[in-house]
Amino acid sequence: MSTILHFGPGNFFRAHLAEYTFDAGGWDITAVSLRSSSFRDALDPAKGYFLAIQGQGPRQIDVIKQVLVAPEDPARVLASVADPDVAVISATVTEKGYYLGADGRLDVTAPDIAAELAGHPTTVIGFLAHGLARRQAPVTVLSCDNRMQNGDALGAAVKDFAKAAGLHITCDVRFPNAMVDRITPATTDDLRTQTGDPLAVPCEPFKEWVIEDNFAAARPNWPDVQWVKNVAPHEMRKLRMLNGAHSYLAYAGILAGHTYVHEAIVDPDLRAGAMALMQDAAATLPAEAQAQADTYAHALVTRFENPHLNHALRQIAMDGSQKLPYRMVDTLRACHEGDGAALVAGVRAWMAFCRSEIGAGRALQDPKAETLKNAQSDGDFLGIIGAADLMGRFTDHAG
Ligand code: CS2
Repeated sequence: MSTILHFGPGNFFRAHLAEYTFDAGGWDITAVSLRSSSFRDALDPAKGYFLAIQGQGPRQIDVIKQVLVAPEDPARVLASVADPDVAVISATVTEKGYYLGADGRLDVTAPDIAAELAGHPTTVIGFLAHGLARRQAPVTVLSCDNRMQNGDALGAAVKDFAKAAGLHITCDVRFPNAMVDRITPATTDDLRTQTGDPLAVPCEPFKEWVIEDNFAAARPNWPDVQWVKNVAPHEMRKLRMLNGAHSYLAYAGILAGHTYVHEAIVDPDLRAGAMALMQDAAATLPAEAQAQADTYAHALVTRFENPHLNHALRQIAMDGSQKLPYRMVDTLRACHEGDGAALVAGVRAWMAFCRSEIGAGRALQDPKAETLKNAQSDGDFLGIIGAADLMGRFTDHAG
């Protein structure tokens, strides 16, 4: 039995990498919780958890054999990163877990990173840098987050951390890029009651995983994974079309009084807005992805219409400052001069959502909440998502 060490055992990981690994056989997973012990306390490794795949019923996934709680035993986490029996280290720590600035370098002034540079590792970046510096055997570090070039981003963060901390990583370590996809709504109390499992996770039947074929050592025989030389066209298609439309539906949908994705997508104005945004996005894709864009857009609409998922718009609306750069800003920058009106509308929907939440006295769920609170003009908001250069597009497509 070989082992994957996984940082961030949240719902998405349980609905994606964990199920793929369960189906592959021959591998188990040691999970690392970076903050709380709640996952470890609730998991019985022999029983696992239920994955409630919509339309297929609950599946018992018992592939996580151990959970380490980093704050309780950081030394054990470091030892696991260095362990030659661990051939794959994976991570789902969300967009904000990489601590990269707009220049793609590690933000060593971010409080979490500054504190661990001065003290002990607490984030996935610090644990990887310290653990890899002790390691000799080759290893693959696989990002499973929704960021463009997620592997390169994780690699840059770890290498910058190592440099700042005076650590030397000498083992063969690869950081392949990957595109991950499966709609995974938050767990509801209803599902917990139905399954009797506090860790149950709901998800749609569809799933997709495209991984750069660049591993340093052994890997599971994950079924249906597409191994490619260059993931970028797949990442662009997914982030710009699926996630771009999702974020637009979230912000415009909440403002229009909707709660779930399946409600927003059947609102005629929002549906037209989402279709137009996907069309704008499709025009920016490399040729091979562009050829499938129409079929892909229609398949996405069908996934969004799924009335059984109850995918909350507020779940998607979180962390907009971290998500918009890959979902809308890069796309708008890639549009031909004069195009991109629907993307401009998407970014405006985010600004309007932020203003409305702040106006109503609700705290924004965003690591940049404080800065957003002080933003006044459209230009201020664009600056926060690294899009100040796009101001002209906003004047061209006046809202
Ligand atoms: C969503 C994604 O919460 C969000 O921001 O857009 O989690 C989305 O459901 C997944 O990327 C689908 O693969």
